[in-house]
Amino acid sequence: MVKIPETFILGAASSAWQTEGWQGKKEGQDSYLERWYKEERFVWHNGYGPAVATNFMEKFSEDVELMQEVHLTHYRTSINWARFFTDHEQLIVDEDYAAHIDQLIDQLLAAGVEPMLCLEHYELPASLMDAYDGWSSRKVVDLYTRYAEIAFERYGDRVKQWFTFNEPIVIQTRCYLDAIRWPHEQNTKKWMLWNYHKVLASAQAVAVYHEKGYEGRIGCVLNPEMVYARSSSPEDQKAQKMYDLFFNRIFFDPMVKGHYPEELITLCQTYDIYFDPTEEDLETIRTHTVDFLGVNQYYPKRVRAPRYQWHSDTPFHPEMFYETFDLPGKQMNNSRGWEIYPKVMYDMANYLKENYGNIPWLITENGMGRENEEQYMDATGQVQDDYRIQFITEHLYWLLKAVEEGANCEGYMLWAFTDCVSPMNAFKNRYGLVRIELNEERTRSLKKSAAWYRSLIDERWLPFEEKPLIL
Ligand code: BGP
Repeated sequence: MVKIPETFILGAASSAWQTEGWQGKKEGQDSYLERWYKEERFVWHNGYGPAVATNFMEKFSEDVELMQEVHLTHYRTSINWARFFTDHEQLIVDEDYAAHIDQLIDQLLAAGVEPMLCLEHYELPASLMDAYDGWSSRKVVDLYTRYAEIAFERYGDRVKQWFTFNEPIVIQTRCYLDAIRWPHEQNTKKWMLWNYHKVLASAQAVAVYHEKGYEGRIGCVLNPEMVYARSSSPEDQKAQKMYDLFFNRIFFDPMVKGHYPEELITLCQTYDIYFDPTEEDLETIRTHTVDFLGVNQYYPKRVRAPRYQWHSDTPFHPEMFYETFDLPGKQMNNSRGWEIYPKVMYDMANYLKENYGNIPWLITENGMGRENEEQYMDATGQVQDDYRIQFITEHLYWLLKAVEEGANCEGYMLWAFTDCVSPMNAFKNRYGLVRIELNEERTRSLKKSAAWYRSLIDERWLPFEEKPLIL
């Protein structure tokens, strides 16, 4: 048994677009995700997607009741930027949607659940992609900042923990770096510009939050990958450092330290992907660093030195400096294709302690998506998700060990509270403590893990035995 400190948060998360559904959605309120769904529905598993999602718009009160039943104390979701306005440039608030957020916050608070809100979980308005090519434009940085200001004004009295973005690196990496998602435009320079503009937008939102003197704190949810080199050779070690630089430090450094790593700037200049910031904007980034961090952590990343020379016709990609290493014998979540390596929690905690001054942070996402969960239903129809219980247990074990050794990690938020829609995988892999049936009612039912999670919250002991090796 491992003791869970009294103040350690055990919560759960989700996002607006992955739960809400289009009930009440108005003309012109598509987000980037919805545009993609409409353009390429065939890539979404069985055609499911954001259209109905979990029908949270209509069923949120039921979910809040279930949270109460699970004794949940913290819940993170996002405000849907695309739905929050009827005009994203004139910033005309959609009062119907804004009232929904009000009700959600009030019901959560009444149920003893602290709401944590994220301003963008991929819900960039599609109208701003049409007008300005999204984050390619400095103008969108300012429109986002105004949006943040309005959101703080409306909800800052009750919401005390804010996040500027969820995983700000993801969309442009899939769309413009790897070009595996609509609109399939490979453009590494644009990738870097989007990265930079989101860093700047986050700093501007932090500035507004601080300047207005709200009682609370603001940070960003990042998805750093704990990178492991294949070997101790200097070549593999360099591959590890380069991956870390291009995918982790690229957000960590400016957001926590207030400046970009010199090496990154030089490489951007060398490979013609430099984003040419103004001195004034760099000063904003320098001055307005985050109060705390959210860290989404699911799997490790393993790399080795590249074995082949970069093709001269292929545009620059950080992969020039590394190759993904496939560790023989690794444990897998085959439904998702992600390696399971619970020690990432401990290693990430130490990474933050060593490199970022032990800034306060929490795990904002970790969890296990499993395909065909109905096969684990017992005679009463309850999902017996022992694999999820084991997954959480092992990850929490390593996290709590780091906390005991001085990591500044304040909690663990499970992804997700209910099953929800994944980009492309839709409802293929189920993540929730609460099952969602794909019937018209989107019926909810508690899985075995829900009662187990409640017992962790109540008793504050993690049942964990190191398994002896059976030879
Ligand atoms: C994170 C995202 C979540 C969620 C989760 C699970 O990266 O912040 O939105 O989707 O991953 O991954 P997936 O849904 O792709 O299985």
